[in-house]
Amino acid sequence: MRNRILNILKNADGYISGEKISNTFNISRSAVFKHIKKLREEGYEIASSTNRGYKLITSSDTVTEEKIKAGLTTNYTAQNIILFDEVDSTNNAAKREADMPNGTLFISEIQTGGKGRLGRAWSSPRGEGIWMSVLLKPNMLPQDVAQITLIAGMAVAKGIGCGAVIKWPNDVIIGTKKVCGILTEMSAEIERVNYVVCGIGINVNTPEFDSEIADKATSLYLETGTKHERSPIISNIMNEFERIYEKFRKEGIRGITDEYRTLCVTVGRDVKVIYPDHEFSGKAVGIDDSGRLIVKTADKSVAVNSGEVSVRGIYGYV
Ligand code: BT5
Repeated sequence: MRNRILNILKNADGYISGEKISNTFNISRSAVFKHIKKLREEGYEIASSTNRGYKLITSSDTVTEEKIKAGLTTNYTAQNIILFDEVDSTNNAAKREADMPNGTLFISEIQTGGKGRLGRAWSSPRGEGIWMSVLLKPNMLPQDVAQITLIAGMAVAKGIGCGAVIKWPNDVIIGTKKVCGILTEMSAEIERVNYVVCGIGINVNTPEFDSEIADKATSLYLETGTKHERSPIISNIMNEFERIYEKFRKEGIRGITDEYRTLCVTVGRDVKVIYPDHEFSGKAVGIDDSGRLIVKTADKSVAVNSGEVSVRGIYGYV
């Protein structure tokens, strides 16, 4: 009901009377007032005037469980949602609460210790992006867990649209800049995965970036010139994630590689593969059945695991 009242306010040309809202939805005036109060608590600025009724001043983009669930078509992904105002890292939060059900989604408005791979920092300012982690309990071998990163990348590229594509393995880019990074972590024994945490960071309404990352980072706002509401984007991504993940569970990596290849721009490019202690150049020619990048050098073909490498285009970041 709250969303329907919000919509009527969004579409109203100026003030709309409490009586009109109560008649439209067949609820009492005091019920209307309670919903308005709740919307204000969520951050929407709503003016009220005794004679004229209510008017939405600004449309807030607070992420709420209700708004996310309104767009979900999943069976288990994000069916349980833990929302934080502030947290160190949603990946850490998910690890602390790893006994929560499969598919639990952890989201925060701001991360004070957002992290990338290999201990790198992930900039996660308040309200400007989607900082979230999905907890999964897959029945798979530890060496296959990297494939979940590929699935998450596909889900984000599809879910945000805006021409987003994947730079293997874990960056979602628009044009030549990174709009999303993915960090997959796990707790496992040699033959068994206890749980996987798939962390997804998306720059949504970021107006500008710190100078260290400004040349390679972008946001949906910077790309499209308009602000985006985050909750429906989260729902879209979760829907895509479950669709692709289920296909992967039934058919294995072969079930999703065709779709992955259509979204991945790394294949076909000259790349530099950077390990912590050495690097080499070659041409990325494909993704193998384990999700590894196949790079051809003058004399050999190397299958590159996502774990500890960076891949940069020889003619730029992509
Ligand atoms: C990643 O690492 O791209 C993985 C980022 C995962 C972030 C999510 S947010 C929710 C969850 N909770 C967490 O704590 N993490 C996950 P990597 O490939 O190592 O890239 C990190 C590098 O990207 C940094 O060293 C910067 O150069 C750059 N960077 C940092 N913040 C960025 C941002 N907001 N947008 C684009 N690039 C950024």
